[in-house]
This record gives sequence, structure tokens and C-alpha cells, in this order.
Amino acid sequence: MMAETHNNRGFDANGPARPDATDPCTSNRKYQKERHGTVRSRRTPRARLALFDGRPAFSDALHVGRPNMPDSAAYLARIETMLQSGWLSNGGPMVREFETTVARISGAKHCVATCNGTLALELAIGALGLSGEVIVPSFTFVATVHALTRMGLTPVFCDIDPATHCLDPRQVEGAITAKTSGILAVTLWGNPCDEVELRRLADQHGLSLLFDSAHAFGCDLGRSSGARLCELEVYSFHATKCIQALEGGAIVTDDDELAERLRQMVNFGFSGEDRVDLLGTNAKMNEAAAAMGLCSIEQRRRIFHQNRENHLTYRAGVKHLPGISMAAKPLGERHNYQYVVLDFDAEAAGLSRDQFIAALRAENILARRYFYPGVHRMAPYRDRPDSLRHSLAETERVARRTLVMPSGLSVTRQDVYRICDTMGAILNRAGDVAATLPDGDPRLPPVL
Ligand code: T4K
Repeated sequence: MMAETHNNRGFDANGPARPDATDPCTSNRKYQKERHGTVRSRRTPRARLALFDGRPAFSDALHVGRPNMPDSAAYLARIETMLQSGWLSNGGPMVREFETTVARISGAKHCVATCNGTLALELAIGALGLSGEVIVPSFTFVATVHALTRMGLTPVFCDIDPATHCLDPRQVEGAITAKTSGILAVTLWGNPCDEVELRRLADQHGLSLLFDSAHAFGCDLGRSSGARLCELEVYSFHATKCIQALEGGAIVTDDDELAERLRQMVNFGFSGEDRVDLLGTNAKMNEAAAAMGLCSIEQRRRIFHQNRENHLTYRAGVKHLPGISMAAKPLGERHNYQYVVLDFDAEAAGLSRDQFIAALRAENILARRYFYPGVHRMAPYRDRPDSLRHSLAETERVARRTLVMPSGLSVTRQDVYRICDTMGAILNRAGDVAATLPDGDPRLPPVL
């Protein structure tokens, strides 16, 4: 099945972002002009910082993951329809419409909606009958790995490709043992893994391949042919995701049998009235969540467009900031641009990443350190010597350097200009900021 297509100008399926002469944000000269109304040879950074008793750059906090709210009239109309229908859960009409819509947009034959992405992962792992060890990145949200552990499997951490922040297939190959039954790859930030190579490895060693695509709804993941090479792929529609269903998830697949098994598993294992054929659970999406999901999907173009504008504005805005660059650039023809991921070089910047984050937070810019410190450093994994069976050098390096910036519908392009100005002002006073925030200062995010 072919996924929905629309071409986002400016990003190349095979490489880093290419400049687009028609985009007002991709040229720094144009950026300056739009930012200041005139072309300036030098930026004029904000003179005062909140850290030194200036006023914060924003009176209200800007978040990473602030929900993109739907049109409230559209949502209330769907809720009214739900109330009239007599269906609140158990595969009602809104959930069925949600599943059909998600399957169509992601180019999959089947979609099974769930109450969240974490249970969707657990069900996907169960449906594939995985056992023993499963290869997984440590640079991900902890739910990816917890899902394996809660299903009785041993996660084997594998390092990432620093360019995409996704699993590095060369490292995967070295981590396969006689006990390995699957590869759980994460399409982090909505970026493609090397799907062709991972499929080749999986076939060669008789492994299952599944994707945690919690970040990737609406992204084509570089599948130019439209083909999905993994058996199962999981989305999250949590409130903080760019397309949200309050809480929600979905599993998509082209495999009829797997889809049928998942349909039973999501509903206690029922295959008919009074008949249970396998071990299931209650992971059903409810109608109110599906109603929100559908409203959110209906405005996806607006959301992706705003995210993309913000992305490009950040890109132009950080271009000349010392120590800061865009990381894990969005790849593929179609992307949701949800995450604005920065690489922070402390040496070039003159202060640590965490000091920089603390200074931003004083300005009400709530940047985040996703996915610090890496799952292998979290309980229960940090106490298992096996967690460091393979080198996680890139994971460690990226986790120390990455920060994610606010974006989404609640952040305007003007906000991003101001954020970039503020970043510039902090860097201009890097030495003072570093001295004001020594190790152990309570304003710093904790070292883990
Ligand atoms: N795999 C991956 C790769 C994932 O990233 C995730 C989830 C999963 C699997 C599991 O899918 P789910 O089971 O969650 O469907 C968030 C989300 O809770 C989580 O869904 C997400 N990944 C993860 C990356 O981020 P936090 O810890 O960032 O949420 P929190 O409470 O700090 O909220 C973020 C910001 O948004 C805050 O500044 C507050 C604001 N906010 C949040 C909510 C929920 C609001 O303003 N309104 C709200 O309703 O985890």
C-alpha cells in the first residue's frame, strides 16, 4: 500500500537538508530581514538575561511537548456524536474510523488502535512471539525498553548512528547471538532507520523486525517505494505527540494473521462471544480518545507546516551561534518536524549543555535533554552489567550533547526568533552564566 504523500520542500530523502531559495528562513540574510525588518550585518542580542535579574524573555513558559489542541467545535461535535451513538469503547465507530484513517495515511493494510504506545509495543512483542534477547537502542524513551522487559525479554543495548540517532546496523550485526529473536528499532525524531539493512540482517539470522515509530506518524521514513519492511510498526498518539489522541497508540502491519492476532490481544484475547483463544489484555482505545485523534489528524497539515516553519527558523537562527547546530536533521520527503533537536558543543559554547538549559529555563524557554542519560543508565538496567555488553560510546556522547527546543502550534515563528536571540545573548555571556551556575546549583538539571 502507498502511504499518503505530499512533498515538503527543503529536505532531501537521501541527505541533509538542502537550502531552498524560496523559503524565507533558509538564508540567513532573509532571516535577518524578516527578523528585524531590515538586513543587519550583526545581530543585536538581548542585553539582559533573566539569570541576572532581567525579565524573562517570555512571560509564559514555552514547552517541548505542549499538546497541539484541536479545533474545539470539531472535537465537541465528535463527542456529541459519540454520546448519541451509545458507543464509548470496544471497537466503536470512532475507533474504527481512526484505524482506517491511520492505516491509510501510513500506507499499511491494517491498523489496530490501542490506549497508548507502550501497551502497543508490548502487544506487538507478544504477537511476534519473541523470546530471549532483543536488540534495541539505549538512546530512546524508556518505554521502548520497558516494553521488552515487561514481556520477559532481555534487552541488548546497541549503539546509534550519530547522524540519525537511530540504531547503527553495523553495531546490530555484532550484537546478534544464538539467543536473539528480534530487533526493535526506533525511528527516533521521525527519522528513518536503515530499514533495508536491518531487514537484511533480520532475514539472514531469522529474526523479527519491529519499529517503535512513536515519533514518526506522518513521516515517510525514507520509504520511497512505500514498502514497509518490518513486520510491525507502533505509533504513539500521546498528548505530547504532534498528532495526539489524549492518550493513544496504534500498531500497523501488512500481515493479515498478525493483525487478526493483535485484534484479539487488544481485547483480552476474545475471538468471539465467550471464546478466548490466546493471552490478551485490555489495551483498547476508547471513543473519546479516537475522536481527539481524528480531530488531530484532520489538522495535521497545519501542524506539520507550523513545525516545519519553526524548524527552518531555528535552523537559520542557530547558524552563527557558537557551539550549537541542528542535529539528526529531518530526512525523507514527508516529515512531521515535531522535534527540534540541537547538538551542543560545550567547549565551543563556553558553558555546559546543562548550564545553557538552566539559563534558557530562567527565560521560560523549557528546553529538554531527551533522551538523557540513556536507558542503560536508568533502573533497572543500570544495575545489570550486561547493559554494557556492547559499546554505547555514541549513545553516551549524544545523550550528553543533545537538547530539544519548544515547537508545535503553541510556538510561533516570532517566538522562535526571540528564542534564538535569547540563545545568542546567553552565549555572549557564556563565562558569566557558567560562573553563576556552578556544579550542584539547584537551578541546574540533575546529573544522572
Ligand atoms: N517510544 C518512544 C520512542 C516514545 O517517545 C514514547 C513516548 C513511547 C514509546 C511510549 O508511548 P506512550 O505510551 O507515551 O503513548 C512524554 C510523553 O509522556 C511520552 O509519551 C513521550 N514518548 C515522551 C518522549 O515524552 P514527558 O516526560 O516529556 O512529558 P511531560 O509531562 O514532561 O510533558 C511535556 C511538556 O508538555 C511539559 O512541559 C508539560 C507539557 N504538557 C504536557 C501534557 C501531557 C502540557 O502542557 N499539557 C499536557 O497535557 O513524556
